[in-house]
Amino acid sequence: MSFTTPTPAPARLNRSELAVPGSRIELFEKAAKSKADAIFLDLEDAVAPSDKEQARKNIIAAINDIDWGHKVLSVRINGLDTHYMYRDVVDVLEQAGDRLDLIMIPKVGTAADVYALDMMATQIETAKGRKKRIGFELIIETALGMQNIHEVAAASPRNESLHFGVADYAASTKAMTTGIGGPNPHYGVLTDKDGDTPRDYHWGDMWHYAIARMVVAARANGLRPIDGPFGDFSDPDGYRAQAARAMVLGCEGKWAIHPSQITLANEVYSPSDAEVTKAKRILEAMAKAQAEGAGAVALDGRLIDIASIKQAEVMVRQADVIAA
Ligand code: 1VU
Ligand code: GLV
Ligand code: MG
Repeated sequence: MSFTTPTPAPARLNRSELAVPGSRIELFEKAAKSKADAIFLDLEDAVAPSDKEQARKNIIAAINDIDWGHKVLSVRINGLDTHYMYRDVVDVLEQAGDRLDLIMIPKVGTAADVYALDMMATQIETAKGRKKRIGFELIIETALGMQNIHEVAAASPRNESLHFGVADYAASTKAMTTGIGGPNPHYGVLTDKDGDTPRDYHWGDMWHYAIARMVVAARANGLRPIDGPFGDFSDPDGYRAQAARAMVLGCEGKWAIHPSQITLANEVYSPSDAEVTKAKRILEAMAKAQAEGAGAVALDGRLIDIASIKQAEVMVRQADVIAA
């Protein structure tokens, strides 16, 4: 191991994160009663400019009045390039109670963006005597944010998670697609023109690099990497496949832009009984091996070694957190 050890963000279950527009108050109670692990009440892109002020008031009242149970509760503020942002931060942090856990910052581009928000939050918390420190969720959804992702991830001790905002990222990078998440038929590989073998066309995952890069930046700084929206809420199979790809790369959860996506995310991001049993068998086998002075042994005809302990612990720990 390096002598540098990342400090882990506070542990929170973040398998599913439901997006709820701040202008649609009729959705708030439904969201609070849902099975989502986390909720963000949105002031940004799901709210029309004419509704921004009222949405802010709705959200503050909802944070204070609704029983959100054990859910992680967040507010997505407007971007630093808008004149809405300062009032979002001031009003929400001054008027919403300690039930609020996080602020979600969209379109983060540089470490200085996070620094500025940290400064504002610190001043308001001190002035108002807020007891609970607000954490930050950062959406990586621009080319600038992706370029600076490592500095952004390290920019504040308030940082808890990085989120991949695929819709704005596609727009910012000028990707030729109009879907929100998932594959695109033009991103494929045609097998070689090789003798008599019929040619096959395989769709690839155009988001692989972005998600993998985000996972590295998040994990290197002790943060949770979270996959963002999948717009086609009538396609549960597509959602499941996208969620599973991100999960395998190291993400800890995915947004739900519709209630039907909550169960899908919770399922994908909960290790199965068979996976947990296997992980526990690895831990038992390695405990026995180490007691006998061995570092690497065989289990079911496959190599396991000290790295396998760490892999298995990730799975068992996640299962324990879900069961708690
Ligand atoms: O069965 P009921 O009538 O009681 O309830 C409906 C509906 O009210 C409810 N519902 C929700 N509840 C809580 N949170 C939600 N976000 C939510 N959405 C819907 O579920 C029941 C079924 O709803 P539906 O199928 O009739 O859906 P609607 O036509 O009402 O709404 C669909 C959209 C997609 C518009 C809605 O789900 C929504 O606004 N989702 C969130 C959008 C959002 O926040 N976007 C920003 C994040 S994504 C991003 O930034 C980049 C793309
Ligand atoms: C989320 O905000 C996105 O742009 O995908
Ligand atoms: Mg966005």
